[in-house]
Amino acid sequence: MKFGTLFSYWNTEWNCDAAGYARLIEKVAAIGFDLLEISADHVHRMSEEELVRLREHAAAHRIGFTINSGPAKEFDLASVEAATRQNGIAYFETILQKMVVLGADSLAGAIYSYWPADFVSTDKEGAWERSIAALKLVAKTAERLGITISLEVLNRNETYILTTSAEAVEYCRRIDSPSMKILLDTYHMNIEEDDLLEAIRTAGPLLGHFHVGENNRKLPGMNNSIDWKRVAEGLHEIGYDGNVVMEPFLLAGGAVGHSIRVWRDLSDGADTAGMDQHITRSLQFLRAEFAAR
Ligand SMILES: [Mn+2]
Repeated sequence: MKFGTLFSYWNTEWNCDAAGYARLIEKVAAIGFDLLEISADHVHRMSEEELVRLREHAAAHRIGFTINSGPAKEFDLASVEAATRQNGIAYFETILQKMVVLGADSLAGAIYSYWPADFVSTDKEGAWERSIAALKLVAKTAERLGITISLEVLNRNETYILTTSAEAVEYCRRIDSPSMKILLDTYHMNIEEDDLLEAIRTAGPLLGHFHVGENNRKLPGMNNSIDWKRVAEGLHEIGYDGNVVMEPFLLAGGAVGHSIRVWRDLSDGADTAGMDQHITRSLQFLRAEFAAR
């Protein structure tokens, strides 16, 4: 398994430019990570030169990239508007092509619609039909470029489309592409699934990416609200050797705090050095918990 973190851990704004990512590559390498998960929207906006420079900088620090997407509503592949779906398909095709330049082969997130859902429409059957047809097209490009797309199973407050592992398996079966997999996230699973091990077992070989966080999105090991031993057992049982990426959100405020609904400090008042200590300890915890036995 390879271990990573989402880029936004140290900040309360989503914005991050190429220079910001270059500094984060150095930081996560020094902490001992294998991966940095970065924003698909930022990849979409970066120039070819910036992507090549980041690729070289990451390689020099032995850091790989995974790409995280919570698409804006204008790119909604489940939209009733054909023009919006078309816009979304073009958006993801550009991201996939830019990922090749960046040297990244894993795109993950709520690619099937937009995030977070505003629940203005909750026509689940229609959303499945429209987004599956759109994703069949995106999957062809992903197959050609050797990229895996992992569809994120979220909780009921963030989507109505995919909220359990079993639903995601059926959804993937209907897309029927070797490039299309599932992203499970312990934070969402903890809300929706009856049993974490059973949910991982259900995804089985379709598990393409794995997000980890405690019940309130604290770092793994910070409160052990998640049964990490049972999660590790599930991952070992299905022979998972893919990416394990933390999505920790400890800081209130800013656009990140608002999107994630962090209304109080969860960092114990940590400064930057304290935040580094928290995540270093969590990485050690995860490597130990998920080690082969
Ligand atoms: Mn997640």
